[in-house]
Amino acid sequence: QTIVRLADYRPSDYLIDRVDLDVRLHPTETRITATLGLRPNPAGEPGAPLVLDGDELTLVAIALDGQPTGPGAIEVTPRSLTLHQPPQRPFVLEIETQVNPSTNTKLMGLYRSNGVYCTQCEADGFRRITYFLDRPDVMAVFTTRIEGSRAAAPVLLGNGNPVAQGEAGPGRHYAIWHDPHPKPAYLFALVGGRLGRVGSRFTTMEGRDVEIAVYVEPGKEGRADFALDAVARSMAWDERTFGRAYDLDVFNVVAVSDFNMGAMENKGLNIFNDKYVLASPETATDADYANIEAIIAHEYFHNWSGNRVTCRDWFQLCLKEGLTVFRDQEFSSDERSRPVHRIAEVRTLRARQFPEDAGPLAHPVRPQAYREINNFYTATVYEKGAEIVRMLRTLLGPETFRAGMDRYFTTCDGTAATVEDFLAAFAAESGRDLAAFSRWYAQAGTPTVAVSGTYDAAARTYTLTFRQSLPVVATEAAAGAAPQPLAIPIALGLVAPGGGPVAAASERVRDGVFVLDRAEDALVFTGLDAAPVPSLFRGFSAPVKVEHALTRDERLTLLAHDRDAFNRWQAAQSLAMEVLVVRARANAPLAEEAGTEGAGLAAALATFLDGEALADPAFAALVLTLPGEQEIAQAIGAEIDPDAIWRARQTLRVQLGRDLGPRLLALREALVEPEGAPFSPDAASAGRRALRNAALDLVTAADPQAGTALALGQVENAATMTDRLAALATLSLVPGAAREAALARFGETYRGEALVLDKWFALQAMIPEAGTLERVRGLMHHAAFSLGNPNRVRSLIASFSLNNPTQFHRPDGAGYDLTAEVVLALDGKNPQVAARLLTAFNTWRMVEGGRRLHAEAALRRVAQAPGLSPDVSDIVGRSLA
Ligand code: B3K
Ligand code: ZN
Repeated sequence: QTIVRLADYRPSDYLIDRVDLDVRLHPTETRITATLGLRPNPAGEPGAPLVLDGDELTLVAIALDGQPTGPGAIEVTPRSLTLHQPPQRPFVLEIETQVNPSTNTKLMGLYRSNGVYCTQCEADGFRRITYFLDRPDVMAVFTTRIEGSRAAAPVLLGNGNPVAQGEAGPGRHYAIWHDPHPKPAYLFALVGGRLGRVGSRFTTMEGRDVEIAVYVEPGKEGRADFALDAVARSMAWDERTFGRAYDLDVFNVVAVSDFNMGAMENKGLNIFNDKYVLASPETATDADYANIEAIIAHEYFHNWSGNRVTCRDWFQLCLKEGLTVFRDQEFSSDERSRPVHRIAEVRTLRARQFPEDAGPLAHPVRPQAYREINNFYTATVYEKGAEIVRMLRTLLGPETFRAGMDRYFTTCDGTAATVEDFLAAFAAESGRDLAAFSRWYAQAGTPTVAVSGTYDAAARTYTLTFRQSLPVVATEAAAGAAPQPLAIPIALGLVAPGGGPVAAASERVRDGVFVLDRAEDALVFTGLDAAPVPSLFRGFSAPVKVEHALTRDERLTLLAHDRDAFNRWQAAQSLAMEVLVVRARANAPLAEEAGTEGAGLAAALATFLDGEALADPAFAALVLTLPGEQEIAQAIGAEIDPDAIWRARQTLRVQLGRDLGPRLLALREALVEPEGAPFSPDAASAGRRALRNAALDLVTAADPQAGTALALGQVENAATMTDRLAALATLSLVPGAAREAALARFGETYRGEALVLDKWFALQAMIPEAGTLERVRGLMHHAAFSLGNPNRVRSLIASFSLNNPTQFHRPDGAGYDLTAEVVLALDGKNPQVAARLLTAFNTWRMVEGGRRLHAEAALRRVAQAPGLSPDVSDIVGRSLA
């Protein structure tokens, strides 16, 4: 397997300006004729052979400028087609290939999902349709003629605008689509199938009348309205917030049930995992609604950040992904609640990206080398990439940031750009030197910022000292060079000990932001009559770990009084984390209370709930939610015992449930939706449901019997899937006949609803009990389960391996074995999903010795299996390195 390096980038020797595709759909023998308008690239090497990429293609015919190619002129291997002496002037290659969409289990290229023909081309799937220069810096204008059976594929969709359609012989028809915007092949898409449609119109700020449509499985049209509305809201938001308008006459979204990831931003034809389109109150939770809205927005926003401006090469992936995640986060924050959304973002970052950055798969946001690019669609590229863009806005301020974005879009429109191009736009707009900042893209690992504060009563000054330290991370490209200081924006403020802001100044704090851009620095505030409580990294202004020895009272002050909601939540999290880490480290037994610290936390939360739980239930639910097991493991750092972590967390849950019980029950009553109230998925309604269910969960932890009765009632009578599933999740943690009966009933009720059964699979796979392994093995034989469907694998297997730490890390190694077994069984079918599952082993070096040996043995078994895909072999190789 060869390594691709950023340092080796060279422009393509040839360019393709025009692509005419003629695709004749057939279940097993689809024929594709590609007519490519090529020319030598002035920036390439004159006279070089033309090497087109290919993958699992059958070559039927080839012609050069209308003539058959002579003997020896071309050479075909399984992965390439080479034309040895291409003309050194514009020329036309006509290539006919044949593919089998029905046996395409990798779900890359052209495949069938429930009988629907669809495509996935990013990162390198177009080469599975025809031979091509399959790299993002080769951009062409595509015209696609799609022909298929009228009965099996009444709907035929392509990129761009529809230009013609008609009969194509007995029982067949065709449609022609033309996309005027030059694009790389990874943005190509087509769809053919029997699909239901919902549609609406949107008039852009430029006056363009756009037809929007969402296509779903026939009969599910009623579940597509929310997604349809989210498209229109996304269009309006991007105009309002970034001045970006849509640029075609149609925008289509198609939902399919077999999809390797969430969705794909193909130009004018987004293809979605149906999990992120279909929603009804009876089948989707509030979290589903929020995800649908966010992913619809994300893919739509790619139209500018990704499609109009694309990536020069795959090392620049964060250029589109980090930026687009930032944009969808901002959209959700504007449409919902900004602080609540920020907390959710940080929770995912800490649970997913921080561990990735601390483990064997760590890589810079812009990697310098890869073996398999599909393994780099990571939390680091996406989520840390988004944090970098957010920091840039914090550094420059919103106006300059917006001006920089405008400059970037204008100067790079229609090009395949780099991170340097992006930063140059902001440097030009702000006049700032972004060199130290740009290291965020190059250096892997989560930085730590250690802070200490001292008050000098005589001088009436308060001094904050900051020291940044960066982990040395050895990556594929570099053997762990000494990291250089980063520019870290620290949003901060001072709070008076009794609450209220402190009017103290430091000229180095501008608009509430101090920039730490050397290894160590100090900040002096003058004119203070008492020691303040510092509120640092407000809104989580940088993706770092903060070491800051605040006292318990200082944290309580912040929880009660800080004007930054994120830091109020953070104060509660830190208080809890201290208790949890101490207990887990001490391997403390399961208990009914977590000492005086536990009681102190409960008392503080009681005050908090009394004061304002009803004013912002969504926020209150987050304050009540303890740090997750993965996050606690990161805080401990080494020799992890997942059982000790679970016991620590459970003990604190029991104590909170007991100490807050009456309050939580009262809140549940106060938040009941009035009988017959219409359902709304909006953030306020969802917040009320979240707090009710968080209360149920804690009450049940403390009093399983009373909780079970409540939860059973809720499972039976719930008006929404959110409430039904939350109650079932609570029940799933209480072993016994009531749980088993409720699970069985739920499975029976929803046996025809694959997406609902996925929730049921996931919930059972996450039960933190020794019996779960056998339960999961049993469910793998359930009629609705299939290794061939990525959603099923993610629900049942990935939930177990990635979201059930005590059982994945069973001391006997059986959790590792199950995961390794499924990875190997899956690898032959769908390497991308197999490789993703294998990343569950990411933290294996951090667990205690006995488990570590089992984990390593399982990884070695995977490594030694014959015929591994490049995807899995890359992950296993790096995990063991
Ligand atoms: N760009 C796609 C991801 C493609 C993954 C390829 N293995 C979805 C997105 O980020 O919007
Ligand atoms: Zn994306």
